[in-house]
Amino acid sequence: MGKMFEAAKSAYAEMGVDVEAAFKRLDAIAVSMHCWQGDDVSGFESAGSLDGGLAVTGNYPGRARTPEELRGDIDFAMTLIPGKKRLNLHAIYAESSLKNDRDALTTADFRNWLDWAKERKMGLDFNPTMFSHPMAKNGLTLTHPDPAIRKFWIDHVNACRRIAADFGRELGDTCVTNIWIPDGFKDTPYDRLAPRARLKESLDTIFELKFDKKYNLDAVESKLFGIGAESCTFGSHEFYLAYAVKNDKLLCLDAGHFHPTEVISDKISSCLLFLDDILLHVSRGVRWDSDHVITLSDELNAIAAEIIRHDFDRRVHIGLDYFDASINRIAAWVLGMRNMSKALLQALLEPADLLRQAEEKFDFTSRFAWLEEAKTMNFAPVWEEYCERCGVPSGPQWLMQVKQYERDVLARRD
Ligand code: RNT
Ligand code: ZN
Repeated sequence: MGKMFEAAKSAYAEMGVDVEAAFKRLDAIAVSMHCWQGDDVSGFESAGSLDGGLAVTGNYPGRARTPEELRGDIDFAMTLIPGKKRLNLHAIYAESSLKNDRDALTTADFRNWLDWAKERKMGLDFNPTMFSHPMAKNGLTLTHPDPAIRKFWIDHVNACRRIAADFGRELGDTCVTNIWIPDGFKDTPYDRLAPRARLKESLDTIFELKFDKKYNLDAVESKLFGIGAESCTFGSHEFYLAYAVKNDKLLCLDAGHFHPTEVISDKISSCLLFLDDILLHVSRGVRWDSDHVITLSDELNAIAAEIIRHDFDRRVHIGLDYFDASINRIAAWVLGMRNMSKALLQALLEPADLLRQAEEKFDFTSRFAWLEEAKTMNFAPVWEEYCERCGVPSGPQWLMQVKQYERDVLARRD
């Protein structure tokens, strides 16, 4: 242990903060890394192009094109990220030769992923893919007026939930399955009620199939608008908040899915008074739901603080959700994951007792002062120590390794 770390540790101790306890708690908080940053949400169906209002911009060379390349890139990225990690998969990453359509996917289609995760003792999360498919006709899935189309997507979601429960069972680690649909209207609809009634009915049908919560938890993800669904998105916040509360589901809060001045950090405490668990899609919208790589921003710190201050470590499932093809995709993963981890560590190093006492005494001057003092505490040596204990590069050396991998591996792909 370096002198710098020891000095920082004592400085934190003076503020009543136990750095070792913070490390221990951080070790147990998993962050689910989204596989889709690695290949621009392409997947392995090699069918159509990305739709559903999602857009990946940039054409940085070296995109993973095969399951082997993607797993290789993930393996490499994970050597540069401290802390406990999970992997978040999407149904389009099925890779078996069975060529099952999405409504007939089985665990066999994900056997390689499952074995890979098992070897690494890593938990998996899952997502039905309700876009980039001919059956998402008129951009509609679970809300489509045609019952045959709704049935296809109901079957798809349940195929995914069966696979997810197998993930959970085989890995001994609960899988969170997140349902997001792009359904909505570009222009002002006449009837906003009927599509929402169909969504409710589709979800009710889906959830007639039950799984042990030990193996699979279901989440529903709301959105304010999407490209091509600007005027009305059926799976809105009110819709899914109410649905989740009434039906004991997880609500997924995506940081990019609200009005630009609205923040998900302020929603966590309210949701968790009425729901057992929630899922986060930590993302960064720039002017719109642009899914930029997350930076160590005020909002990221606020999200982490809400989890830590109220001991929501196990009730908030943290997943990242962004896709940027304008920079090295592995760097994008590493930057986002390290930022999430930094935000959690900073939250764990807050002078919690001082802040709580100040607030209890209505001493808002001290509360303000401690919050500001905390920002310039000697964080870097503590972060570096944590990275070293996790066996990952502590400083910008990770970037040199990414550049090396780019030369050795990515550059050979195009
Ligand atoms: C889309 C949602 C959704 C997707 C992923 C790929 O706006 O955020 O979570 O980003 O399923
Ligand atoms: Zn999302």
